Amino acid sequence: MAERKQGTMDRREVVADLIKGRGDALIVTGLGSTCYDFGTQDHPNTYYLWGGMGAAAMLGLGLALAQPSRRVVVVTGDGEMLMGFGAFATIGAKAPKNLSLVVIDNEHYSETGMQPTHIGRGVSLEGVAKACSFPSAQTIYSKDELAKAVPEIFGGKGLSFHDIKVSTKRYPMSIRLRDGAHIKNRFRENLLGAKAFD
Ligand SMILES: Cc1ncc(C[n+]2csc(CCOP(=O)(O)OP(=O)(O)O)c2C)c(N)n1
Ligand SMILES: [Mg+2]
Repeated sequence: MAERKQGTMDRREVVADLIKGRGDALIVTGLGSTCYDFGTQDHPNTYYLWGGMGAAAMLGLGLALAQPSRRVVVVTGDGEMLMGFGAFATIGAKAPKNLSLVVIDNEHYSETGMQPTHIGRGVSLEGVAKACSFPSAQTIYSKDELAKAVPEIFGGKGLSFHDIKVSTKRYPMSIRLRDGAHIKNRFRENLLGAKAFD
């Protein structure tokens, strides 16, 4: 097995770089920490999944298929992706060119008390993505690698997967938007205009 490196990047700094590069991409966040990370700079093109563990990537797939002219970027946690493993296979099989899947990988379930996930025991999400036919799959450990990845994530022309290794630093679990119906309606109206309510 290849030597394993620890994640050292700060998740909020990583997400700040993702937010800088977001352009007009539609972003789906996973539950828990990624939801709070993106909540630091709220945007109507962000769909916060809140508590639906395992669903972020599939929501992103549906959005990417429904909106083929828009870049859709899912940003979620390693625990969330481990719960929704089948999503890798379905996305790999459908291979939408406008979808990017990004994991903020602290190798732990942060929100519930920082229990270690399977990732620290030799499970590679990059390996899973490659085995599921993702044409591009990469693990990122440094700011330099991240700077190169951001244009592919938001401006790439194909399906991609990026596993971004971060430290286990925890941040306050807060976000101003808590009402799921409001989050959904705001996102749809921003995307579809008046048609959102037809
Ligand atoms: C079905 C389900 N099981 C358990 C939970 C409780 N839960 C909320 S957040 C979380 C951990 C998420 O871990 P990860 O996706 O790695 O996110 P991060 O470490 O970035 O917080 C868990 C287990 C839940 N919300 N839904
Ligand atoms: Mg995690």
